[in-house]
Amino acid sequence: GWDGCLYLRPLDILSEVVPTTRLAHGMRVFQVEGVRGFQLATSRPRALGFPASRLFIHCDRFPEEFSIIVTLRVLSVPAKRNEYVFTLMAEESSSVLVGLRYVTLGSRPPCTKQEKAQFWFNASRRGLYLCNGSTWISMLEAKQRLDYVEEYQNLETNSETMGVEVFTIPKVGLFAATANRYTLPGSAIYKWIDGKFVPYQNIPTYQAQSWKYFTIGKKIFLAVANFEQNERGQEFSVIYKWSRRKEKFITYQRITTHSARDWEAFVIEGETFLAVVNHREGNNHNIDSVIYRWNPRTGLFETNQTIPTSGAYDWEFFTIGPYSFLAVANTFNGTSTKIYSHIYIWLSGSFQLFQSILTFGAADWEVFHIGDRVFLAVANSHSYDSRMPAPSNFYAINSSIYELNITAQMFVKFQDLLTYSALDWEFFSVGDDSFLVVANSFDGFTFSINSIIYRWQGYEGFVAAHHLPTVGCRDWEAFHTAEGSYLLYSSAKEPLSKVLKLKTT
Ligand SMILES: [Ca+2]
Ligand SMILES: [Ca+2]
Ligand SMILES: [Ca+2]
Repeated sequence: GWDGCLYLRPLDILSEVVPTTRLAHGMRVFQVEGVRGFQLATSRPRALGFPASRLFIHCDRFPEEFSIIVTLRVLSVPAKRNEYVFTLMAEESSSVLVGLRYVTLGSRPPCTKQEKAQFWFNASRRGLYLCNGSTWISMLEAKQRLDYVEEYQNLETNSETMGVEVFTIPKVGLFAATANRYTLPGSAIYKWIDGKFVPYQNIPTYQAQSWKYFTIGKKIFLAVANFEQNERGQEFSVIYKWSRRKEKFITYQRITTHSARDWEAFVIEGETFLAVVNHREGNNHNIDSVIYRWNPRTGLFETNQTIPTSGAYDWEFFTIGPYSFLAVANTFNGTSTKIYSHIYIWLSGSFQLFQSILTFGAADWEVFHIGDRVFLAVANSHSYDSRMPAPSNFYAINSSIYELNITAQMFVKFQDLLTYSALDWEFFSVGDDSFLVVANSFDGFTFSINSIIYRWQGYEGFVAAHHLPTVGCRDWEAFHTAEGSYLLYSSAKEPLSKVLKLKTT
């Protein structure tokens, strides 16, 4: 009958397996702190089944939308990976049509065609996931709140580390690339295995400053910014390509650079671009930085546009609606760090100046969105001007957050935050909350200072929430796995980076 399908009522599935007279084999009444429940033995799981036709009396169609409410007491004994709380099986067959799987801890179970339409309850994140045949789709995830930050992994690095880049290679895994100081053993790539970063590949680099991961179609690339010349006096940065066969990154293209600090990769109108910041050539800081365009015919990056920069440190690409922007952080023009950093807008085939903002040894731009608001944060590293009397402290200065004013079509100052030779901002969110973490590197006396997580508090702006002891903090990266959210920070002063875990409630 079809009419009965319009009036589906809640069903007590458990009562179907509990006869009124006596309990079935493998089942007993259990009482904990005044709450009574059934304990089911796993030795004879099928014994507690019943025909689904007993549920679908007035309607023989399986509903398109349904919910299953399970009240489960978690025992300390970990459940087996292939254990289900509840399954709907095809008749006279062992194939699972709908399954509710219970996982206590550990990594996310596989999701292939075999697990399709099965649920997975992740107890540690209080999340329910549905397998669509290839990936787990979040069904209901409890909104998380950042409670505190915990030291999670001490990552001993090859040498002092400048930038770090965390990225995921589809079907391979999560990786982190560190830009290390010394040429040998080089800069390292780590793979996330069993909840830890473990060494995966070393690549010789020349005072590497940063890594950038990007893809073009199915091709996977990783570009390094080399700050120094090689042994033969040649100066270049390198784009590496992921070899699926070797499962390693291999050299793909060398590009002549001048004390390169940073790469940025982006796509405009279907074309891939790669921009390098050239910091200085010899003692001259006023040189061109270069934007390269991917030529699909040759499979190489070719110069597309040069932009004059002054001791440039960072490129940041972002889009607002249909418009593409590229911001450069200028550090030093040879006499002063109090100089303009520029934001460019893509108009008719090239980047043109959009807005200039006075910065103080700017080392990083970070763009982020909160709701429909767009912000741009600058990390100011030091305030120095050879023509002016020295300030009491070159490093304890404000870094600023700007907000896009749609009407004025420009970024306007939103908030100043006192920082200590700030080198990086990283934006991240936990549940509905937004955060910014700053890399404070030096206060004029010591490199051992606190870096700070600021929490977005609306009208109050960003408010300091967590103080994290760091040493020569250079770069922050936020990343997420099925087990939770993490921050990775690199130290430019000691061969030790750290993974911190965001503990949530
Ligand atoms: Ca950048
Ligand atoms: Ca940043
Ligand atoms: Ca960063």
